[in-house]
Amino acid sequence: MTNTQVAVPCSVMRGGTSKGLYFLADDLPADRAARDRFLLAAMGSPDAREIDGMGGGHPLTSKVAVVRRSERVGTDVDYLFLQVWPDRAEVSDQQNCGNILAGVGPFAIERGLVAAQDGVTSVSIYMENTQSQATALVQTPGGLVEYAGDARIDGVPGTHAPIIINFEDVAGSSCGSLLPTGNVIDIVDGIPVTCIDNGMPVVCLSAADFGITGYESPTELEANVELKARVEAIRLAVGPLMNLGDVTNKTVPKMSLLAPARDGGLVSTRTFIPHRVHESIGVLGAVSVATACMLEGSVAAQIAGLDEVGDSLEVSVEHPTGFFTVQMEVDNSSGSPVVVTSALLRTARMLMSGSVYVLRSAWESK
Ligand code: NQM
Repeated sequence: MTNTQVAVPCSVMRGGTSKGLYFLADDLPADRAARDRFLLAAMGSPDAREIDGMGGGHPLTSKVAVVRRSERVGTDVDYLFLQVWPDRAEVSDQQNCGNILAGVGPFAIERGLVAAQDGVTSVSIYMENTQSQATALVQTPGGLVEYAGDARIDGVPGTHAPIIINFEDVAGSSCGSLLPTGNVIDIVDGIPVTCIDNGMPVVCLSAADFGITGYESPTELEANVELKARVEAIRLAVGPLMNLGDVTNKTVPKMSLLAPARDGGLVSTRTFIPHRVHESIGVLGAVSVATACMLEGSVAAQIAGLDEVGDSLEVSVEHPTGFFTVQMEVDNSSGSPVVVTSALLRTARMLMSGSVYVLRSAWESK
C-alpha cells in the first residue's frame, strides 16, 4: 500500500491462448459495482490500448479469473470468468472462457486451495458463468506445478506441460439446450445458420454465403466493413432465438465462418468474438463447432462432409494459426443428440505473481 495507491494480490497467467489476471475471491471487494470499478482500473479500461493498466488492448488479453474454494460436494474450486472490455467501461460475466479456465487448476494449487499430488493433480472446477463442471489434470511431479513440457497448442509459441480438460455438462449451459432454436438449421437474412451451445453459444455460417473464402486473415476480415455489418445483423437477429435476449452489448453468440478444411482438419474457421476476429478460436467455441460437425444436416456437418457421423470422434478444427483438436463423444441413438463428453488439451503458465496497483480512488472498502 502507498499513500495514493492500493496493492491487491494478483497473479498474471497465460491460460491457453488468452492472458488474464487471476484473483482469489476474498481479495476482491464483495460488492459487485466496487469489484468492477477496481477491475476496470487494474486493466486500464476504458482505453483501446489499456495503457494505464495490465490489459493488452484486446479482448483476449483483458480477462479475469476469480477463484474460490468450493462449498460444493466433490468440487475443489469455483471459477468466475469476467471479460473486461478494453475500450468500454464494462465488465461482463455473460460468457465463460475455456482458455482462462486452463490456468485455474495451476493457480488453485499454487495459492493453496488444492493440495498437489505427486504426479498429476485432478482439480474439479465449478464454472459459475455457465453453472457447469470441468475437471483439469495438472502435472505436479514432486507436489509442485510443472509448467515445462512437450505439449504444443497452436497460437502459443513453444511447448509446455499438458493440461487435459474434461467438460462434463456444458451442453446448453448458456442457452438452455444444445440446439437453442430447436433446429439443426435456420435461415436468417437468407443465410443458413446452425445455432449451437455446447459450452459457448456459437452461430455456424458458411463463409461462401458471404462471398469470401473463409481463409482470410483476422486483419482482412476486420477491415471488411460490409461483411462485419452482415454478420452482426444476423447475430442480433439470432440472439433472442438462442434465448440470449438482446445481444447488442453481449460478447455472445460468437459467429464462426466455416470453410472446407485445407490442412488435414475437419473444418476451417474464422470466428468473430463477436466484433474482433479470434487469432485462433476459443476453447468452448471450438467444442461447440466440433459438436456441430457431428450433427447431421448442420451447416458445419455439410461443410465438414462427414460421410457417416459416428458417436466418437477426434475433431480437428482449423483456425487462423493452426488447429484445435477436441475429443468428442455424442450419443445419437435417441434421435436428438446427447453430448456425452468433450475433452481437450491446453497449456497454461504463471507469468507473474504479486500485487496489482490501482489508485486509491478506484478502491472502496470491501
Ligand atoms: O470459447 C475467446 C478465448 C475465448 C473464449 C472468446 C474461450 C472459449 O479464446 O472457451 O476460451 O471467444 O471470447 O479465450
